[in-house]
Amino acid sequence: MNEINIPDDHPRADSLRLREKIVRGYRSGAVALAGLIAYGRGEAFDYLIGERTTASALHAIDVSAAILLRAKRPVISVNGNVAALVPDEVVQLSAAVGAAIEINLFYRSEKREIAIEKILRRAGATRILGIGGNSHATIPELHSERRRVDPEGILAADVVLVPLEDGDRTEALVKMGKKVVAIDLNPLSRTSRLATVTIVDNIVRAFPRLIDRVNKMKTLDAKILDSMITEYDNSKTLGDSIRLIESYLTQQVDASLYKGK
Ligand code: PTJ
Repeated sequence: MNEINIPDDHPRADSLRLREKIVRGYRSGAVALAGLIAYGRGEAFDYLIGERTTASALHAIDVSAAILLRAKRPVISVNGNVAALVPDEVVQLSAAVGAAIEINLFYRSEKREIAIEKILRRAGATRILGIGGNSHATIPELHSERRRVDPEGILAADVVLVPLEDGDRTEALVKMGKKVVAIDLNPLSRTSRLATVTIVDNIVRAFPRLIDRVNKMKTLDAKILDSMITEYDNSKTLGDSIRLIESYLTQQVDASLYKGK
């Protein structure tokens, strides 16, 4: 099936392997065609942050871990790209914080639901919400297919983790009084600006770190977790992310490669 061999010594081997994962996800029916475009946009922003987890993202990850640990009914929302890139991590995080896993798609089709369910089950998920007729509740004021949610999952959740998302649903969920934790490489996106906490990082780096922080912070006093949450200012963190892009780009211009040109 057109699998390509990526040599280990290729300077962009890791990046090419991730691309292959998304392409394979598309071929398996899990990833939407538009998911490939969304992934490309993410790659571009990843370049701008230096393809690393920045200090401001690390802070947002800690606050997200606190929110997830303090949640009563957390839900991880899974779309095609998330299933293709981090299925094992979705299952691990779900176990670590007792979160439900719900499939929620912009380009919803039964075929895609089945393909994503298969990937998640292979990764060890035993209970998956949002499949078939189960998504019969709706998010008010939302007109896309994303409005269809599981009454046992996103509808009843107090915290929703939305890795890689489009902004409308985040806005609607926040209006419903839910806390939204977003992971989005684009600090300028509507999702980033409207979420309670935005982790500006690639989901392939953010998920393992989030799982690690949740496991380490589990023993912290609830009061400490609560003060981390109340002291957090998402607009400040996003501003920091944008300034980090600015200083990273300045460093690149100052590097010898571009000097005098
Ligand atoms: O599977 P579906 O049907 O629910 O559709 C999913 C897509 C991704 C197609 C849909 O949600 C969509 O069109 O999303 P957008 O509006 O393109 O937004 C995707 C956002 O995720 C953009 O801001 C990208 O920069 C960002 N992004 C892309 N890849 C990654 C990412 N953020 C973190 N990690 C990534 N790997």
